[in-house]
Amino acid sequence: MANLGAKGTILIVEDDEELAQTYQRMFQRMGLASEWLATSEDACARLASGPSPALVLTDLGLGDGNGREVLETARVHHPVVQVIVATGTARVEEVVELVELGAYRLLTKPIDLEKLRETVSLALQGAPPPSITALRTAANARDAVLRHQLDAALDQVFCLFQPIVDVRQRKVFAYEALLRTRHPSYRSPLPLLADAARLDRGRELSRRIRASIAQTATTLPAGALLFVNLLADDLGDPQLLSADDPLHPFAGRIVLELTEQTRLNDRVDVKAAIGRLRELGYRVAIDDLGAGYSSLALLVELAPDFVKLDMSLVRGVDGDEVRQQIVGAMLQVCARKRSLAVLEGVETASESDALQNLGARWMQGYLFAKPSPPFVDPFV
Ligand code: G
Ligand code: MN
Repeated sequence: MANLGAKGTILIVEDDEELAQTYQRMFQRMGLASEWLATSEDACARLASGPSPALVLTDLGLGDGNGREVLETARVHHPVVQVIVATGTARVEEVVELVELGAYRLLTKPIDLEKLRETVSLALQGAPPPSITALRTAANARDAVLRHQLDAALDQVFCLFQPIVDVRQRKVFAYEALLRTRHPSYRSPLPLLADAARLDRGRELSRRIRASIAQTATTLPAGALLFVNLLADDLGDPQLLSADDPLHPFAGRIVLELTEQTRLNDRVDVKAAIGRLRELGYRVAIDDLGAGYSSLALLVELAPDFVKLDMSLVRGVDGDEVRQQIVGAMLQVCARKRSLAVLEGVETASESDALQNLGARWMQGYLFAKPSPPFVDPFV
């Protein structure tokens, strides 16, 4: 038989000390080193930062948590390390989930040591998992982890709202809804958007966002508009283009923000889709103009109701002649196209003054308010 001991340490995760010792004695007789951890918290920390073990043997019902977390953590940090799960009783759904997450084999308690020894040798020799469904690759298992995480994150999607102000009248003109999730794995919305796109659930995410915004829109202060960012393939979503969308009852007060990405990722006819949205009562804005992913072509083709000039043009505009010239020229184009221009990311009074001198009237940025729960008015 191959020298299994050369492969490293077996990680035992088991809250029953007596059973853990039984395992350790068995591994010793097999010539294998082992390491015992009694809680899923310790095991996850060890897996996240320690060297790759040869194999993981984990209990499913651990005192402080679930062996599934151990499996998930192993999959993320050591995709090729096999994990054997010892279960007391497991529901069918749990078993399916564990296999989907890439468990090598599930063994039921009380553990038959002979069967465990055989399973461990096979796993260490690189034999394929005994169950057919478990023949999925480590990559699939990682996607399964991601799917679970994304499911949870989608359930916890919400929006913060940042005011867009009219600096001349010193009042709130509109709010932009900005995506957030309460899920701890996604502190920023960008990885959430990326994962949703990768797992082909971008449309579902968008629909959840719109449903969440619609709930809040009922309390939108009188006279204020609501700016909503569209994601990559939203223009291809028939629900958005129909009166069935949860946003539709508020269409007359909603401005949909588009970037060049919204267009590039789509095989839909953008002009036709925008035409349809306008028929439904929505207005449209071009977002992040000047940022590199929003092009002047959109401005020319769509004659948007609003143009949002990217914060890269705003940052330091007070001390930068080139930025002043670009912003000044853009404001003129917008005025001629009858698009209202919003300056994004205004952080200092000096930036705001410089922009006002150039003729800017609508602004958004930390100077006025950060994205906050609905609906903060910085002027009261
Ligand atoms: O791409 P879009 O313009 O929709 O993104 C707006 C983003 O900019 C939000 O994530 C928001 O939190 C952020 N933001 C809003 N105001 C400011 C600001 O004044 N400064 C900076 N650095 N970021 C801002
Ligand atoms: Mn935006």
